[in-house]
Amino acid sequence: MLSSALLIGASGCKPKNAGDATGSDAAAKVYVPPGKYDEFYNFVSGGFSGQVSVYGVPSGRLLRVIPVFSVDPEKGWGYSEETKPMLNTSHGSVPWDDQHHLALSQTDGVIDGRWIFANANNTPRVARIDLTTFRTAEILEIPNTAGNHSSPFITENSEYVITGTRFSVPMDYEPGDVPIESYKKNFKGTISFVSVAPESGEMNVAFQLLLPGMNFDLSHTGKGPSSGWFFFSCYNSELAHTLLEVNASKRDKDYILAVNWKKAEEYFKAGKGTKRPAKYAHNIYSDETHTATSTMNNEVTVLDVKDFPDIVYMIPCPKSPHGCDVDPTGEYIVGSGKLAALIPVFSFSKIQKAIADKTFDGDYEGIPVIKYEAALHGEVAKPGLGPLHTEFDDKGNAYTTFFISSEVVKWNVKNLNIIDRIPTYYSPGHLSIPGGDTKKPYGKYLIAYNKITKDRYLPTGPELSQSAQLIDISGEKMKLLADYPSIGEPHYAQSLPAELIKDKSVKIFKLDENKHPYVTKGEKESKVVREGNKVHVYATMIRSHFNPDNIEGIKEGDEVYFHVTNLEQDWDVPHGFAIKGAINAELLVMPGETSTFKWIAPKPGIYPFYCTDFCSALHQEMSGYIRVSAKGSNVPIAFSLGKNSDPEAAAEGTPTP
Ligand code: K7E
Ligand code: CUA
Repeated sequence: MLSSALLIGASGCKPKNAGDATGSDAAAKVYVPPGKYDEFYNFVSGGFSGQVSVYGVPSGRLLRVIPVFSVDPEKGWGYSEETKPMLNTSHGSVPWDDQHHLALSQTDGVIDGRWIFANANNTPRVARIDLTTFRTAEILEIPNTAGNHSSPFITENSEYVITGTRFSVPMDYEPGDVPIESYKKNFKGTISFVSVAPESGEMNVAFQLLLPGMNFDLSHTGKGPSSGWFFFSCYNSELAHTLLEVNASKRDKDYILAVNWKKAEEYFKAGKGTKRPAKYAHNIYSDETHTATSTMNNEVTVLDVKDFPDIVYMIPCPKSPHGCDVDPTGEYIVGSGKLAALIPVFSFSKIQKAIADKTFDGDYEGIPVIKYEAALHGEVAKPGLGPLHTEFDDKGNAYTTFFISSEVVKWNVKNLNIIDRIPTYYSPGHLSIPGGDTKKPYGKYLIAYNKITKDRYLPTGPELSQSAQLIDISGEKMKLLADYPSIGEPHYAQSLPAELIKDKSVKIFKLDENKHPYVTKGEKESKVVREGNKVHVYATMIRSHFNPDNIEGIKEGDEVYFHVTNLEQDWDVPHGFAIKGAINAELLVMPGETSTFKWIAPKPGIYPFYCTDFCSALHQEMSGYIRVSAKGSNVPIAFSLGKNSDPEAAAEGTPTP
């Protein structure tokens, strides 16, 4: 039980120095004066919040929370009829997930600013967020997977987003009702290659590799000399199915799996894979119709690595590796064993030589195991306790987080000497350097994502916010600049220079290009149409009224669809829509966009509705009334704006027939 004692000991192992000796120099480095922009966009995973947040760096200012896998009542995500299909899965609508890793799209190994990909760890999915709209454009479910943790990691030209299963499970096309004790026989691991269309970015599961039932943890693409390869950390090579904290920590070494994905792709393209039945949802949001569609796929191509012996190789890696990171040159692969007292660094050229010379140490479940020494470039000795993740700067240095000893350690990738260490507060998971896992790191800042913040912020009850710590890495010594709280549980983050995308941001959706089937392009076109017990309200919003704002003739039990179009063509003028008592969230409708609010008309009465976003001086006036009558009533459908505005006439009201 030594291992778990070590792991829980995390917060007990506090760095000595209080970490507040930052000084005015640090303040100046993070100060972004009012009206000025940050240097980097920093995209941060939300963990159990299921969303992605966007911060400015170096200020640490929160710029936006992007709804991805979890419903978001603030933005109507998952509540409007148009966005509901985005959360569809083979299990039905899933309103939440656990979002760990992010991958910015790349061209030639460099961040290109088109999309950012996000994984869902619980119900296996990958999302693509469009960086012109900062919205989730697509969500693809991954079949034959459980716990999509080793995901999404991207190839150098965004050919594939790669995902690996955390839990090995029986394949979807085989019987699942098997004894858990039959793990070794029936449980399998998979790695999936999700293709990304070059122009549209549309994702598809191209093929999957079928592997022994290990747990895949993290991965990274090869680059430069290691182009065409992918590296995964694996734990539980013991193939345990119970008390993993003990049973999956027995062996001295687990593995890094080296995958020749170009070879695998060749086999796939030559039609060598087996088509297997599967069921997985593919959800796409259209900026033209402002509507998502969900399609259920029913087949996936699987390549069993047993039949293709030259695709995968195992490299022994000490003690339950977590991070698996490739340096900017593509020659060095760093494995971080959670329980290891050293950091092994592998050399790609040595791995290639070992494969050519067959310097193997037997096999693991049929996969050749390369001799540890034959693959090893060297070990970083006594680096700290509990290494988790490593990223790189532009000067040949690596930075590793240590969960147990609460620090970031800087070391030289070539000579493996430790250069500097800095305490973090406390127990960092990932760290992130802008471009730090690509060919081109912007080696100026490092952000550590800390799991525990005891005593760092004002107490807020039993749960404390997790924390980001900004560290200056421009000099030889690291320097702590700032702490700021984060949303959910950030695992990983990626950043890009603001210059790359800031001028491409969409400001409005063009109204004349709106292809929503229920769009209302001008106030004159507003109408209310009854079709049996369904009522469609074609409504518009513009500062500061709805058209119509008086609606009558709705009957209890009617299915009412409010299709509201925001007629504004001006940046930053959304309008909201909410109805008293509605069991729905508000809608927040962007300029030029149409959204639909579904409402089952409740008991007879008057129901006010209003705009929720303070859009003008007369925002409070932006409101209306809906009259609901009894089921058998003969009140006709009526709708208006500004009718009977004369108070005296209005007092009489429209007579009820
Ligand atoms: Cu938290 Cu990448 Cu899911 Cu490490 S992972 S910390
Ligand atoms: Cu529209 Cu407030």
